[in-house]
Amino acid sequence: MSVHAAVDLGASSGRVMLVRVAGGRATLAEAHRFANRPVRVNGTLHWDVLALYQGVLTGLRAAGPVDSVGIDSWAVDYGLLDGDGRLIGNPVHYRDARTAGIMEAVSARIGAATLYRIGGLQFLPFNTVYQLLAEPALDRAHAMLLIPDLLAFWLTGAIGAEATNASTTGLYDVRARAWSHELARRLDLPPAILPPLREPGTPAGTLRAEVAEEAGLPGGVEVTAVASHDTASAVAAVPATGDRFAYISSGTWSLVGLELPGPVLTEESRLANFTNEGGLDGTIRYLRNVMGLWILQECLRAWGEDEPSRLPGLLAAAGQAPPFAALIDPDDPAFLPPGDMPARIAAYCRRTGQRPPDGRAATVRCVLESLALAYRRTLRAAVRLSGRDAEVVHLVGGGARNTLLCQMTADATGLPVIAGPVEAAALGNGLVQARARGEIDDIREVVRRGEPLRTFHPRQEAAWDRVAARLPD
Ligand code: LFR
Repeated sequence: MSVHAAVDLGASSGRVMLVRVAGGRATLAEAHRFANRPVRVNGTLHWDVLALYQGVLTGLRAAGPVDSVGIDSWAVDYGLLDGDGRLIGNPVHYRDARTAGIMEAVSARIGAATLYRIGGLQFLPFNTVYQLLAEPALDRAHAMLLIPDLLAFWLTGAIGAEATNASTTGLYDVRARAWSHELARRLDLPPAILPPLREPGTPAGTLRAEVAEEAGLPGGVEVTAVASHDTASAVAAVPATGDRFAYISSGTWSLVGLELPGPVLTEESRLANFTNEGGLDGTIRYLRNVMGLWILQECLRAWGEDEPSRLPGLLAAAGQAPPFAALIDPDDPAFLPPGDMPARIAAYCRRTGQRPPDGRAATVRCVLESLALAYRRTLRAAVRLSGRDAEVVHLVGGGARNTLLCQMTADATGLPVIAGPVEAAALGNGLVQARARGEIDDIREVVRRGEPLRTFHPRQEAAWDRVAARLPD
């Protein structure tokens, strides 16, 4: 039997989960959950990284004795350390506007095809490389640490860059599975700030004595490098058998794609803007970022309905609203920054000659149907571009709770949808730790054995086919 603390940081909350493993089964319990509230200061949107660190310490204290600790979070964002290991400035939120225009400038300078050949990364304006180019303090920086690596540094004093998250930076060579120092040099970024890479499942250090004391733990507890990109941890915990499956990691973002043995770096793949991010055990997460439940979350915030208890009522009403009354492209850049999402949805509809959704239930329906249609487009493109077929869709993460979205996904994709686990990232995090200690062999088998899953079968496929045929590919 072993017990692991899985620190899982999401865009709106962080949690420390206890993952207990015994007899090839895992159970999950929440030790501590805390808000993650971005702060706008002087016009720049920041993460409150010290509050996150405090949340981690409080969570470890609440967790009690553990065999190891692992940390995962969203990707791309980082802190810079000076020569004395001090944080330079406060990490900036990827939804901040500071990178406006940089991606286009870099593509013009280096060539989008060259960038894709090296990194295989989806072109998103917030990729780390573009943020670094907007960074005022780079000349003082000795190390660039992605958020989980920064927290691990504060816990252990050891510096490193976990590989799955490094693969989201745009400075990582996806075939060589190493930093691309050459690309950094060509962009006048100092290669020395890129720390040594570490693979998931290897040690990231041990808790410093004073940290252990603060967290109420014995000194010397290991921090294990897990698949520290939350999406990589979530995909590791997809309860699939075989390789003919697709996944949707559905939370603030929806990450829609396939697990492959190697990257797809073709011109078609670049033009379709698919990413080749690193997964556990050298796999490739071939996927696209779809804007996800963020749009719904921002609607709820605008309406003052962001209490979790309000959602079931709204979803029930959305289930009764007329189908396909209005549709948006969730990936429209207008939906990326925080703001008045209902107004942006209405503006999008007017711009595209549609009548804006009439009221909250209709708006929710519009968002969910549009997401399900985006899932369909993305999955079909992933299959076409990779040559790998999918017979089933695993929908994991918070979206797996949303019955309406799960059913719409089955209807839109024409494939059975297996929903769960909801806490896939935390589970993948904890189970990588358990595997590193020799407690288990096959992570997915452990998830299949332990987690309640729901299956949704496609219905009304013809109606969805008709709507999809009207939309661009
Ligand atoms: C999901 C996620 C996505 C990444 C986005 C921004 O939480 O990690 O994979 O593209 O957040 O970092």
